[in-house]
Amino acid sequence: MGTDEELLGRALALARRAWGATHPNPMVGALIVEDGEIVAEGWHARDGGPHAERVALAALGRPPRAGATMVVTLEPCSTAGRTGACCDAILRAGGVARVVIGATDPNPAHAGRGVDVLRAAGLAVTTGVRAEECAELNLIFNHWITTGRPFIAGKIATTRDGFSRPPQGADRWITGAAAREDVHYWRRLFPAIAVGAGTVRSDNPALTRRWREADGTVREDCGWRFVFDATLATAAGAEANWPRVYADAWKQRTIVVTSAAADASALARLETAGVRVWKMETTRGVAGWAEFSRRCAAERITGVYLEGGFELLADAARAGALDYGFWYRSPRESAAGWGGRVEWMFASGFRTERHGEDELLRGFFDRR
Ligand code: AOF
Ligand code: ZN
Repeated sequence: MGTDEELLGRALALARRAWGATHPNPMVGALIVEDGEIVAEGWHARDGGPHAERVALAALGRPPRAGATMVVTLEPCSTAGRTGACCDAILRAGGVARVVIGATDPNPAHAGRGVDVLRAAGLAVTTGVRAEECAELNLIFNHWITTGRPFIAGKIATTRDGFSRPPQGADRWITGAAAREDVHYWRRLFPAIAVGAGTVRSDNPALTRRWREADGTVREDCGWRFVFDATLATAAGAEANWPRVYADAWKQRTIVVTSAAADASALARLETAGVRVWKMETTRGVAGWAEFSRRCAAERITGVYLEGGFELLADAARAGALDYGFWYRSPRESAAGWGGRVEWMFASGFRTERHGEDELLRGFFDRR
């Protein structure tokens, strides 16, 4: 039962079950409809695993009935990657007479070809259903597969008039609980989170992802954690006083991005402790960000969420290193003593969302 739009809505919900878990692959959801009824569902759960269409076909456990419809958020792949072409799987299963597709696969190896293959085989293909939502689902994949570079996003929370740094001694939270929960939702999407040395020293953040499942259980896990620290000041002291990202159960997930000015003894001690260090020609300015981007690409880290502080974000913005921005604006006004003024200009087509009292502006930056 349901229109193509409604069915795609269900497929999107299935795809999102693997939120943040499929990198470098996209999230994809699929379902099979017979006589107006959903008879099987599937989603792509992790990189290297079976694609959504195959999961749905396997869940059905028998050939689809003649005249069946396959609904999928992303154009089925047309040539075999590691897992075999989904177009072949659909055609070989038989029965499917119609395919409803959300977004075109931006992967140059597929883009548009899947549609051609299915049509050439005589199937009716409807494209572009909820295409914008289906494409938006894979912001990171879309960027990575077309540029070969990580998708670098910055996040900042400010007062209504754009100030991000409260005066000394003031409450450090600018935005409310709903906005903070949204930050965790986006943290979960990205393979990596990055912060500057100042944030590590002042906040001693965990930089893990914490979320509540539909059944109420609270979960926590950890992706890559980058600390940008040109001198390794964050590791200069005794290990007993190190910030938790160098000492907790996930310390192997921390990578410190440093420069030629790194303190040699701190570097050696970090590596001994199992914390990775990327010593770069510079951590700052255009050259540094390009090198950072290359190293991420070499390790297939396809997206980085820059959480702060203001200095790190300002530096990335100046270098033109930010692809995308998340700007949370609280309704409160700044007063004397506030600093870190942000004036982000998004490319057209940015979004505005409400999270409790706060507003989120998010979108792409114009690339020079
Ligand atoms: C689909 N359905 O569920 C996914 C697709 O190495 P492989 O075999 O996993 O192929 C990866 C490529 O397949 C990926 O770059 C993207 O173009 C497409 N992903 N396609 O039809 C899916 N995950
Ligand atoms: Zn596929």
